[in-house]
Amino acid sequence: MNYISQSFIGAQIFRFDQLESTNDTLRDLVEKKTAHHGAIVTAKFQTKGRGQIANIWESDDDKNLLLSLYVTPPKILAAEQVYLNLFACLAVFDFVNKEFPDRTKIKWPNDIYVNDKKVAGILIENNIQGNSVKSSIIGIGININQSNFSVPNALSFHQISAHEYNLVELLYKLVECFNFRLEELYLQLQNKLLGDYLNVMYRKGFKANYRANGLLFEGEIIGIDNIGRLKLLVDGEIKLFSFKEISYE
Ligand code: BT5
Repeated sequence: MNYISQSFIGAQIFRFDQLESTNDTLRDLVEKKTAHHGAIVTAKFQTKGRGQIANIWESDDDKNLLLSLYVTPPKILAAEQVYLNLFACLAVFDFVNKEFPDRTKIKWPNDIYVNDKKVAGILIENNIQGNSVKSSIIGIGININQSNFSVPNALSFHQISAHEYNLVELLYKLVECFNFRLEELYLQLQNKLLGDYLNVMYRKGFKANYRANGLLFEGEIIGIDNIGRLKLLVDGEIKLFSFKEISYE
């Protein structure tokens, strides 16, 4: 028998009208020992919503899902932290794909695309101690009811379907998707997570244009390696790229 006791994501939900960034507020609550594994911080508006490095996350007030969740996964080595990325991407993918089946993809490393545009972004901040991941704060922005963006590549559920969505209902559906994938993470179904990710990877298996070191070239995505680098076939040779080393053209 394989019994795993775990507390579920969503056991604590802290709601805010406004804050700087849900990732930062969640970190404060964790430091104060108020938030525990599975806690969620969600907000209607962020004054300093962010993406990777210095990127800004755009979101009008009370239009979209903006949240962070705190997980303390067992037995994840620092060298295997890519699985947290796969876990988070697949949970958000499952959620978006239920609404828009067959046209939802994961754009490496952690964007969710529908119809070639970005519907959701994920910002993962791991706390690594020694050689293992002690905890992770996973920030998620999903465009839901917003009808105009200043970012040209952004797309919302509303822009796709013309529906107005109930954000509270959607939050609970997203939490269900996270709990489903959390079980796979806890059971260490790493090949399953990797296989599912590869199956839905944006632009995988066909030739397209990319840019690296200022050079434009044609390549074909064939997967990711065991630390999450993008694997591209370029002129018959496999090349590996880290985030920020390559852009999609
Ligand atoms: C991401 O970064 O895509 C991660 C975004 C995570 C946002 C959530 S919201 C809740 C939590 N709290 C935070 O403070 N952050 C997280 P990155 O891959 O760096 O992409 C950022 C880029 O996406 C920006 O530079 C813009 O080009 C574009 N962008 C900004 N807002 C967008 C939006 N609403 N939809 C689509 N693209 C957007």
